[in-house]
Amino acid sequence: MSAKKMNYGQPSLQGTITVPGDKSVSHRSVMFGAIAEGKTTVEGFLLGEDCLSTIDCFRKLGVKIEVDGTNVKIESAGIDAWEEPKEVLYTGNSGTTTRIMLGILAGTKLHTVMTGDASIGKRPMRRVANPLRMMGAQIAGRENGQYTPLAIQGSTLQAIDYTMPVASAQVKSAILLAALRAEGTTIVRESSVSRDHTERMLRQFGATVDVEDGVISFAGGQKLTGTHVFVPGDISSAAFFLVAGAIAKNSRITMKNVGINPTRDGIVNVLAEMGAAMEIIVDDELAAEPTATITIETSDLRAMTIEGDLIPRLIDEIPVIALLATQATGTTIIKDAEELKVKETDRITAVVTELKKLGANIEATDDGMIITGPTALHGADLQTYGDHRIGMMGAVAALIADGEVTIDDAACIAVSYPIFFEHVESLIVK
Ligand code: SPQ
Repeated sequence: MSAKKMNYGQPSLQGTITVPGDKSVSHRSVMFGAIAEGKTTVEGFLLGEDCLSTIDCFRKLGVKIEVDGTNVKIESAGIDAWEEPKEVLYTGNSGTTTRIMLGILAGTKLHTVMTGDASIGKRPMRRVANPLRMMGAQIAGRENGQYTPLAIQGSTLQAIDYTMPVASAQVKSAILLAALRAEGTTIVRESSVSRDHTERMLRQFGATVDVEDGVISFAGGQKLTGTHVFVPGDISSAAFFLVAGAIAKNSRITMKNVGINPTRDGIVNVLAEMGAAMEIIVDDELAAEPTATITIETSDLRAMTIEGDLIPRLIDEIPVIALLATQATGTTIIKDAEELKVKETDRITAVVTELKKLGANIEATDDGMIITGPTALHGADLQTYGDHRIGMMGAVAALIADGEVTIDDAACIAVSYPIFFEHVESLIVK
């Protein structure tokens, strides 16, 4: 753990940054490159600890992966050429790696064991193991497959027709990648649409997948062929500077290359509805994922209610949206967000506890939080709970707080945004 003390003196923020690669797309680029036959090249890969854990797992399966800055080269002869690993696959802090790998490994011919850090050891895995077991997967783990370590004995899989009980791209992706190896056509039904990077990438690697009104149909046995993947900037990382630009005084921040996939851009809707002064210039669509340059300025903000289908489109941004709401006039209600309880930490409890320490008027509810603003924030000693997004929320709060803010663990931010503090420093007007 590395504590960080921040006494920024309520600066203005000015300048342009290019946010690092999208974590969800970076993970999937390596997974797909390893499954596909041939060579895959990735541009703009996120060198965050979570994505490096994914690379490490596939190297242990015998897949050749070279990393050169943010360019990654993957060479594979397909799943059947993978080797049975002699070591445990270590997924670190990454729920995405653990859950999607479970789906991928279920349909191999290999015996594998996966585990992660203390936070991963508390995150529910039966939400993935259960539908995979319906397909014929053999998965064992603590509490009947609920918690890591997980042991997977690869087996023959059959297609399923599955209605998702929660909106989760990790569960959906695990099922779809297991379905690739299954006999028959798998159907996944979503009531609220979760991020669709897997569906887009299946098409990019040459497969056919049909999506209509939240129903995904995917025939097993299709071949994936290596290709070039361009990773957009991560809107979940940009979110911290979108909020910082809107709430810090006399500020104007431009972010280039921000991924604006419509299943991920809920924060943009929230900022617009709250009245943020923002300009979005969409880039010519070059790749499977759309991108834009977004400029945001100090704004007069009003409260709103965030709920329903909007929630999966901004689930990872809720900690920093809660901070944003402390600066908006009126009462912001966030509901239908009980999924926050099973992230790297319980993000409802963590956000409410830490923002209260800074002076915010915020209360937890069963499925979200209620925040009344605007409130002036003051210095405090904050806990991150080892959660990168809570750490970055604390650092953005430090930019507007009167006094010193300390976070107990700045190192955890490297999971998704290793150059976060470089970007903060580059924007502060001295
Ligand atoms: O990978 P991990 O640890 O689960 O990461 C988080 C995050 O905040 O970075 C969640 F804690 O993002 C998830 C996201 O919440 C990444 C993800 C994906 O790439 O498919 C999907 C979402 O999770 P879920 O449970 O809704 O599928």
